[in-house]
Amino acid sequence: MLPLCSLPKKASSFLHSLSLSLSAMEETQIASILKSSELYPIPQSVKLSYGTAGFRADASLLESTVYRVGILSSLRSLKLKSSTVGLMITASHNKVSDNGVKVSDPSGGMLSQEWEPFADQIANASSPRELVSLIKDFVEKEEIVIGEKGGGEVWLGRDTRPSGERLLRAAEIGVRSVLGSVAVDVGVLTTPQLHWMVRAKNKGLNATESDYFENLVTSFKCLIDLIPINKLEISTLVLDGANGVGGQKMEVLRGYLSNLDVEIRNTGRDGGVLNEGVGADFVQKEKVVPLGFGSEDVGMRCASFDGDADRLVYFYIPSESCGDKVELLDGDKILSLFALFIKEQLNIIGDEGKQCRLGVVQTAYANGASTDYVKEMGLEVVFAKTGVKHLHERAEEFDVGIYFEANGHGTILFSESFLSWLVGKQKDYSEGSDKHNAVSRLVAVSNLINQAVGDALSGLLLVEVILQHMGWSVQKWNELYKDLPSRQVKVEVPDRTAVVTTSEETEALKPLGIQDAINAEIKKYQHGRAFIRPSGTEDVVRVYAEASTQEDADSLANSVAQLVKSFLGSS
Ligand code: 16G
Ligand code: MG
Repeated sequence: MLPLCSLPKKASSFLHSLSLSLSAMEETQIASILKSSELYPIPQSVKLSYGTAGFRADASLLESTVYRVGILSSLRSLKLKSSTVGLMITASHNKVSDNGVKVSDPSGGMLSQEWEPFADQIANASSPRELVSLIKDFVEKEEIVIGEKGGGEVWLGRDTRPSGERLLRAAEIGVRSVLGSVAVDVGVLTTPQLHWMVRAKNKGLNATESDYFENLVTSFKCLIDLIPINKLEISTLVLDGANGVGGQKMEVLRGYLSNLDVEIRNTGRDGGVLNEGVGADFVQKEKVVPLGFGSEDVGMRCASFDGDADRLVYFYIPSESCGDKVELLDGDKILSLFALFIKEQLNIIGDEGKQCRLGVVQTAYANGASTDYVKEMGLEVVFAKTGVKHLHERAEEFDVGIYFEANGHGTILFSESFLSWLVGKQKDYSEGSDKHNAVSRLVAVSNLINQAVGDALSGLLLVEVILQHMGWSVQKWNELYKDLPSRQVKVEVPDRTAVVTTSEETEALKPLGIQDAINAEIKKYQHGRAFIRPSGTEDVVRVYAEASTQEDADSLANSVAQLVKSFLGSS
């Protein structure tokens, strides 16, 4: 507790006037926040928004934000009966000088969207007084009781960015400024590791990083043992670790796995810079090889993680490749491979298996050819707004819901009821029978693939075991369908919020008239499809276009970008 006398005089008199009207927050609590927030003044002229996936900015601007998110995380924990909440310091695929912060709810999923406006408000509060007032109002509204029934618990993780440690200290102070709350530094982790650990902790399961690795190793091995005849020589996988945390964690994991031969490049230890010319975002957007890869790798099976290892894409360099072009197997191709494998197991189980509601969630960015492919497989396909939290929510509607963004974010969710049905069937079917093997595979998949959030490490292990199961090379996998050529461009405009879209982001409702103009352009192209949306992470409007040739996709994207400029003006 902080003695009042240690407060600056001004703050102390404010405290007295405020505390007279406070019921939910005690004087000592207010004093604690006032005092610690003096350490983290908000930088001038910065307006931050929680956005699609937390706050992100130049790391030098973020201490006050991270401190305040620390406070929010303690309150979130208190609101949910002191369950453990996660706070991750990362800016994912952004440049190394940026950083960011996001919160994992006790379920392991993203922070409840209902709390995002509060996150925005406190991040932008211009003074300690305003901060305290906002917190006081929120605590009262949410009926959060501080200090009576024990405090909150927040686990703090960070990626490998040099600014991470300093920001983590700010988060600790924020967490602890809510009286009775504890901050646990769980070290350098991938984002999905932290989400997994938080979920496990709140389920009363073993929740350390070693438990995470053990879980992956056991379920991977189980799936390998269930491969009927191993038709494929295990060939080397070459991994691009984006010079970030994912490659380093893969090095640890590799030590425990005997059925995976993986060479790891871009670990960040050889002088490479995080996300610079490397990583899943770079490879997916540019469709070129990351640094450290070249003609000597032609035909090899390669994969890329992003900076915090929640995105995964595969690629290979075709023999006829001119320059540095790659053949990309993106989130859509990974989703299709997973869907095929799961469907195969359900078919083996027979009529009962076919009753399982297996569904797929994509965004408007999904390549049209992938959507056709999964629909032809007989699966239900739904579309969600961009951003993991939106896809995750829709995937929970199924017994088995597979969701992926084309950029490589995704996972497979198993409903509790379907999972217990599977476990029951494991006992019913005789061991070694086809049906027993199929249900055992599905149970192992549910353990291997991160149920909290998309996870590049666990996704990679599942791709690898399915390829071994099918006896497929990366080239054979790529033949599942042929991507329609596509192009993405971004347009800088004075106000991106002038673009309002439908919930699935496939059509623009505002500015009025723009959708008709886009439709008129689309009509000019065979297999033409295009949409616009305001970015959730950058101050731009994004344009996506697809058509039967690359030339047409480029041309459609450019004409839609011109429309955006003429309706919104360019900045
Ligand atoms: C964030 C999202 C990602 C989304 C991307 C879109 C999470 C964890 N990450 O990186 O899912 O695809 O934003 O960015 O939700 P944009 O709005 O700038 O296009
Ligand atoms: Mg990421």
